[in-house]
Amino acid sequence: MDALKGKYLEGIAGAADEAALEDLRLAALGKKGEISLKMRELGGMDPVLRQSTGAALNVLKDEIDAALRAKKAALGDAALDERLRSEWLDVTLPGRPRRQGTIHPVSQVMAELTAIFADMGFAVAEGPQVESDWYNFDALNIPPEHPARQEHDTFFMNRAEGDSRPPHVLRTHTSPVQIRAMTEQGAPIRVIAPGRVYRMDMDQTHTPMFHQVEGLAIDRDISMANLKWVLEEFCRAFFEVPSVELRFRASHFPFTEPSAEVDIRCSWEGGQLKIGEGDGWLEILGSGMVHPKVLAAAGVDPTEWQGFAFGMGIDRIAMLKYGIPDLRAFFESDLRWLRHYGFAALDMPDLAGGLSR
Ligand code: 2NL
Repeated sequence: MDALKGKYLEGIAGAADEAALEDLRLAALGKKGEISLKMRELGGMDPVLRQSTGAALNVLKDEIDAALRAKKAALGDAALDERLRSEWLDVTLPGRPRRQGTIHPVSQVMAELTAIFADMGFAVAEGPQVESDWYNFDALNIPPEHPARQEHDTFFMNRAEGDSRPPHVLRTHTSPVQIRAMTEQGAPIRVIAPGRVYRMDMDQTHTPMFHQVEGLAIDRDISMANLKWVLEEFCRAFFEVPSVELRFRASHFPFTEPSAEVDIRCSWEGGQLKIGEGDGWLEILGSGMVHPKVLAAAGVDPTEWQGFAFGMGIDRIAMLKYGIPDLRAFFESDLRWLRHYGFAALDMPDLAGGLSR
C-alpha cells in the first residue's frame, strides 16, 4: 500500500502536463486502475482484514484524488503564467505615427492671401455659389443683352415648370458676394471674397470650376492710388519678393470705371519663372474704380462714396508662386505640386510606385 502511494504521489508530482496527469488518474482510479482493482478484491477478504484494508484504500484514493486536483490546478496556473508571459504587451507604448495628408495648395494659398489682406484691414465675406442672375450680372452693370453675359460661359440652373423664382446660375465670379456684403453692411466697407466660381470652359488652361478672390474698399475718398498701394503690398507679401513692380494697363469691365489690368514684372528663363525681376510682364489681375451704377445697385450712394475693386484667379497665382508650369501638369496627374507641399501619401512606398512619375 505504501509502495502504491509512493509511486502515484511521486508520479503526480513529476507530471509534466495534464495529459500525463490523466494517464496517472486512469492507472490508479480508472475502472481498471490499480486502486479500483484492489477495491474489488476486498469482497473475498475476511471481514477484519477487509475493514482495515478498505479504510486504508479509501484514504489512499482520497490522497491520490487530492494530489491530482492540486497538481492539475498548479499546471493550469503555470500554463496561464506562460501564456501571460509570451503574450505580454506594453499597452503604454506610444502608437506608430500615422501618415497624414496636407492642406491642398489652393486652400493654402487662400489662407495665405486672406492673412495678407486681413493685415490691411480686409474682412472675409462669403456667399452662395448658386446665385440669382440679378446678383451675378444685373447688379454688376451687366444687363441681359450685354455681351459679357455670353462671355461668362454661364451654367444655368434647371427650372421646374411653373417655377416663378428668378433665374439662378452658378456664380461666374465672387462679385455677387461683395454686392451682398455692401447691401447688408453699407459703406464704408473693406472686404475680400475668396471662393469657387464656375464657367462652362474646359481646355488646356481652363477648368469649369476654379477659384477667385475679389477685393473691395469703399469709403469717402478711396482712389486708384490706394488700389495701387494695396496691390503692390499684396504682391510683395504673397510672392515673398522685396521689390515687386506692377504695370497698370487701361482696360474695360462693365462694373468698374476706369478699369485696369495689372501685370507683374517677371523673368522666364530656362522654364524657370522669377517674379520681381527681368523684362517680362505677366497679367495677374483685373481692377478699377467701382462703377456708380454698381454702388447704387448695392444701396450705396455714389455721390457720397467711392472705392476700388479687383479680382484675380487663385489657381493661377498658386501655380505661379509654387512653380507649376501649367494646368496640364494637373490634368496629367503630375504630382509635383502635391509633392512640393510634402503630401505625405506620396512618400509611402506602396502608393508611390503606382502614382509617381
Ligand atoms: C478679373 C477682373 C475684376 C472686379 C473684378 C468688382 C466687384 C464689385 C464691384 C466692382 Cl462688387 N468690381 N470686381 C472689378 C474689376 C475686375 O476682375 O479679371 N478677374 C479675374
